[in-house]
Amino acid sequence: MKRIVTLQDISCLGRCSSTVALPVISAMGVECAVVPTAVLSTHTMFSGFTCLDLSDQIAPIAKHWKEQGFHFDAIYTGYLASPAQCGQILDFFQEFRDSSPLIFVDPAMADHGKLYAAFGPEFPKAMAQVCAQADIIAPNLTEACLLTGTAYDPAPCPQYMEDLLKKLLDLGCRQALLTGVATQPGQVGVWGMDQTGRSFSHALPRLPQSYHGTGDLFASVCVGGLMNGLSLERSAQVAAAFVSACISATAANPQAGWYGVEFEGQIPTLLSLLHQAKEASST
Ligand code: PXL
Repeated sequence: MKRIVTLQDISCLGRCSSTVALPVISAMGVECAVVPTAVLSTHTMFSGFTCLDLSDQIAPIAKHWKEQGFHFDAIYTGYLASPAQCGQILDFFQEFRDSSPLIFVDPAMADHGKLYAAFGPEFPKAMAQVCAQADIIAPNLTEACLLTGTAYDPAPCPQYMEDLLKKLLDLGCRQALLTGVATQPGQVGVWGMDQTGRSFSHALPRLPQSYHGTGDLFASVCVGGLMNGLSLERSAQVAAAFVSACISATAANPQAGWYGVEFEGQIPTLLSLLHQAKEASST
């Protein structure tokens, strides 16, 4: 069985980061080890959240794992708590990069044109250094702009997105996947590009609702898809279809909380999407 490690926070309640990555990646048949980088009572969209930074645990965990001879098929990072913690993540990459064929970075730090409340203006620069070491990065439009120093355009034209993808690749990663974008009105999707300039895009109808944590869900499914032998393009298609199903299911439930999507009931859908994608790849 493939084994990955994800490094991101635990928001005890909130359906994001590790509490999304663990169930989703496990359901996709991949062992998911965790390095919790911080423990928060909720994600940072609640007021009054508590936060214990666990940066000082990253190096000792890595040291113990090295002594035990563990290796990972992928390293997947999400929300990181501070610029200093980004530095510790780079050290972790250094320790495990030889034995980890894939580094996937979701630079979870911003949305809708704004940095998350917990970050200062210096944070995107530190996250750009993490992205520089990645094989694949998956920022949304806001994050891509902050990483590359580009003015945010909420309704980007294709040329703007192509330029943005090139700037993301200039950071040093092998492939960049821009999420939450589309070239057609009424759609939303992804646009990916690699260092050779080869690109793909995939879009679905844009749903009127928007929920927290969908980026984490998207990234987790992409990592799970890649570990199941799918290409990045097919993994992104599965992830987009699954996120869309989760948003629809949440919107259909008047009792649903505002803070995250009800992905749990859609796990069977995820598995059938994965199965179909694997069948399609093998023909
Ligand atoms: O969904 C990204 C995320 C992860 N972790 C924490 C967050 C957020 C977004 O706000 O606050 C703690």
